[in-house]
Amino acid sequence: MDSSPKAQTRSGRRLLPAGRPPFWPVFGDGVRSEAITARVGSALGIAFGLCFVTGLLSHYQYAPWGWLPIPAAPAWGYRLSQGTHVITGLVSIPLLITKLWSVFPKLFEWPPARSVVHALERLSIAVLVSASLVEVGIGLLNILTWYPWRFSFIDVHHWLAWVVIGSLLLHIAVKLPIIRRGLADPVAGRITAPEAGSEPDPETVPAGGITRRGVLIAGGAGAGIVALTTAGQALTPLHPVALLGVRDPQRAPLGVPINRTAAQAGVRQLAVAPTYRLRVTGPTPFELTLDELEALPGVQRSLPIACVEGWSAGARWIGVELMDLVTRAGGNADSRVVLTSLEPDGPYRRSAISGSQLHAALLATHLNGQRLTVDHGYPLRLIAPDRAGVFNTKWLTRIEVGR
Ligand SMILES: Nc1nc2c(c(=O)[nH]1)N[C@H]1C(S)=C(S)[C@@H](COP(=O)(O)O)O[C@H]1N2
Ligand SMILES: [Mo]
Repeated sequence: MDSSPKAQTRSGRRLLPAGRPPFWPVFGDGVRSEAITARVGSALGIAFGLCFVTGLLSHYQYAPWGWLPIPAAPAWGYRLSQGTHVITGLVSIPLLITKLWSVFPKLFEWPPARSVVHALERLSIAVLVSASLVEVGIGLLNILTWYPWRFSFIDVHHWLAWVVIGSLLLHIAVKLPIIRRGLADPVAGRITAPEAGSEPDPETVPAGGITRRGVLIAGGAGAGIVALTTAGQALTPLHPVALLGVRDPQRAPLGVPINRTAAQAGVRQLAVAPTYRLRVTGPTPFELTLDELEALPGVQRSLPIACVEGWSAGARWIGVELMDLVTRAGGNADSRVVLTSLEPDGPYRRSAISGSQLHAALLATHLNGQRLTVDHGYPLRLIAPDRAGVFNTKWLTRIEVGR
């Protein structure tokens, strides 16, 4: 029998297992319960699921299969899916903290492993927890465009997502009976209130502490506040409370935020140089000066710009249909077209477009009724529907019409 005075409550409810070292921490039952863990865990599971699916949709824009080009409709598709991705990712942070808090004492289970299966199960949870923390952590830093690491964010974020979802499915399968039981348990009731046949542990549960319902309300409120204060960077009605939005469309020049300025991209001089030419290569290559470009028949289109970081803004664009130039260069609707920026380097100086996006794409010269600013891609930029912001290449100078 453990000689520690904490070993057991007066009611004898909390017998500690034999062999437990005296320094091993002891947790009261407190307000932690399967009812809370199952509820918070379910909400977290839904957030992770939505975040995973929308994340895959976004990843597809980076690496589409040749036979299945990115669709061009609905035009707001990427705006919705990436907005959802970022909101559910951020919402999962308070949910994850509440969930980990609710199971924290299990970390100190004694004995640490009862069997090989139990050890493997705990290992899979360790993988799930650590992968989840890194995944939401680097996602958050990416929104803040702060990269204090050397690895490729896109690759790590993508592959870790599979690790998280894989170990999450395993976790749900293993815990299903407990999840069911927990969801069926009522939440209400202060755990410190005496229950039939037992008394509370006065040492570990301070009187007047938070109730189980209080924990759920706090966790839910945290998630709700994060959702509301993030959504405003994409949903205009919520704009006044977009406290967590990193970019503010309403305070941006021409109403569209700028991720990378012309100065950051090193194109300030090149973009305004009188020697500017748009070179179009293909079976019948040609060149256009800016005057010639502007003399071409223009069209106007309303298309949102939606950044992978979650902000988005509706905008009106005036420009030339990309297909007009592709046809003139000897290409057709099935061509694969690569557009290159004046930017000397950087991962987003080139992008490829094909299929229905190519059909719908505009080479824009004007944004919201005015000439593009240099930061928005003057003299010429790409804009296409349902397309990730990163691939709406700015400062275009070269268009390659391939087969
Ligand atoms: N050449 C080039 N084009 C670019 C970028 C870039 O870094 N270089 N950034 C992209 C990103 S990440 C986004 S979200 C959009 C933003 O366009 P905006 O600055 O006009 O809002 O431009 C895209 N076009
Ligand atoms: Mo972006």
